[in-house]
Amino acid sequence: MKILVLHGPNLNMLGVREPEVYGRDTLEDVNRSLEAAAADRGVEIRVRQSNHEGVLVDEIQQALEWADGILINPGAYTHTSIALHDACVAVGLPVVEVHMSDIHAREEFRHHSYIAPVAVTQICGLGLKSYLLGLEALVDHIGNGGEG
Ligand code: CA2
Repeated sequence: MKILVLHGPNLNMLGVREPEVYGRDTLEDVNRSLEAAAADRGVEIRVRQSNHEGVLVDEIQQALEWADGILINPGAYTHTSIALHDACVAVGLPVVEVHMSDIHAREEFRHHSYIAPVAVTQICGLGLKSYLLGLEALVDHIGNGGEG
């Protein structure tokens, strides 16, 4: 099983600023933990981060060539991007949306997600654990042939 892990804008800053919101784990910490969790399950992951919406769209489209699913933290594009929504629909791969912070307990403009309606599930507010639970949910979903 192969999974694309996609990090959106500013997530390269994790652990560097705003630790009270996003915790102290760096993006490298997140990626290392995901690599270990994926290896435990015999899953191959490819990790990408971009600050550019079009690059994220390209990554989602290219995933159709090789991936079985997408684990995505779309960052602020969660709340703005019809393009990312459309890309997810276009490829038809299972998508799990994750967030470090609890977007529903923050500013009103973070409450809406354009990705959630096209995602298997959304996991937020658990920091690094959001990613790990998201990976588990995605792997189980794919392993169950798209059920659950
Ligand atoms: O909680 C999340 O994972 C978010 O996707 C993070 C995005 C935010 O726009 C979403 O509403 C929720 C922002 C990522 C910015 O990350 C930073 C990390 C450290 C310092 C500054 C920004």
